[in-house]
Amino acid sequence: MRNLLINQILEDGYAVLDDFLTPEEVTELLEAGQNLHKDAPKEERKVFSTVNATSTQSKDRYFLESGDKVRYFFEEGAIGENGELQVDPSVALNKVGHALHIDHPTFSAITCSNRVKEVCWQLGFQKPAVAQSMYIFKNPGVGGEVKSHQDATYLYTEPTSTIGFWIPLEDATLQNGCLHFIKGSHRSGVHRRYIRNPDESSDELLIYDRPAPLYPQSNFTAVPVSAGSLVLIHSQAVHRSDANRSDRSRHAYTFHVIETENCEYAKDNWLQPPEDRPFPVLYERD
Ligand SMILES: O=C(O)CCC(=O)C(=O)O
Repeated sequence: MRNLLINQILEDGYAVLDDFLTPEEVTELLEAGQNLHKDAPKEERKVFSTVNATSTQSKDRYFLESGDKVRYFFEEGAIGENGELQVDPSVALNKVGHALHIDHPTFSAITCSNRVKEVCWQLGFQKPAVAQSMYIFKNPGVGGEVKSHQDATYLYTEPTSTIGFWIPLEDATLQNGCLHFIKGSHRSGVHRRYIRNPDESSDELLIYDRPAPLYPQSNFTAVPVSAGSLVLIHSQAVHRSDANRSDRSRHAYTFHVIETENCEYAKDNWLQPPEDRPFPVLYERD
């Protein structure tokens, strides 16, 4: 597996492992995800959008402080002008993040499983830690687009080390918003970063350090995958997903692993672990 995986990521910037989860595990995670909305706040619902990011999460402590908590973010199209739900609560969420791998037993068990550790080992991680996790809903009709980005924009390490583990819990298709990648884009450096604003007098808590690059849509390759596959994403691979305009949901569980041995997690990354709750380490190689 080692050479295949590493070669694929080095070649394309991503790799797909079919049947990473058993059908039973897929069902268990999907059911856990489908139940998450029951604990979502009924007031002051926060929206998550990658299209309209500056008007929402960048000013918001609820987002900023979500790194070590389980927090709920709604779809822009699911909330009315006065914060009221426009759709059924079961299809209103955009995502839940960013500490399901710590605080939710079902997601924690998969994230810290021997299978995940084995992949990290094969990828050459010395002391991998999980920086964040998210359940992404992409529900039919309201499920929004995820704009083209690199994960290193949000989780920057020096040297580059972040790997995204993205696991669809339902088949991800062209119709319901599968991932699209620019093959080879991981060789083009880090294009911009999303950081804590050093200007403490500003009401923008988080800022981008550069404008968004323009990526020609024709450069992207669609990567439809079956439920239970694992898509590994290099931190510099440019990827995106379309809005879900189909009548089928496309739930996915994703988490990001970073190297913590001889590798610096940037102190101005938007997500910072509290001092008493460091990122959980998966193993330490002798
Ligand atoms: O699930 C999606 O549609 C996009 C996920 C993604 O791009 C990410 O987690 O970096």
